[in-house]
Amino acid sequence: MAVERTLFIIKPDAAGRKLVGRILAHVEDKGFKLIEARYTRITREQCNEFYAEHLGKSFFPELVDFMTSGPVMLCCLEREAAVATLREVIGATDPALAAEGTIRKLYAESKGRNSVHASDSLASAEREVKLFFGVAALAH
Ligand code: 3AN
Repeated sequence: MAVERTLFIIKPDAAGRKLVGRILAHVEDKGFKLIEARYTRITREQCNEFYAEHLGKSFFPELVDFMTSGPVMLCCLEREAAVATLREVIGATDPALAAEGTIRKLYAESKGRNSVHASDSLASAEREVKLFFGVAALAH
């Protein structure tokens, strides 16, 4: 298995409930190594670019309002098969459908306020890590 890097975000709902430390410990316990991280607010412009594939969907305005409503923890994480493994660790988009023990099952409030993001493919991971941390964060 190849060592990969992926983008992980602890979203405003989880940050607002002081779950940052617990969620970071959860991913570290699953074997992920923190390469870079930044606790910050993202702009509407960054959010539009980040979620470009969802532009025009009914939930898009709500998604941008939510993601810019408070601080987020942006993380570049590394592990073998990081992209697929982190998707398993976070669970399904809708917490009602997320498997037991996943981050969304444990902490998410709803499909919109679902606590965390993880890149859904290697191509997305490269685009998303580059967007928030620059191309240098992709170099092993
Ligand atoms: P995931 O984050 O599991 O990859 P996507 O890419 O389908 O899910 O959706 C991106 C984000 O958009 C989700 N994390 C969630 O916050 C929001 N979202 C997706 N579908 C809905 C929906 N039906 N209603 C509200 N928000 C949604």
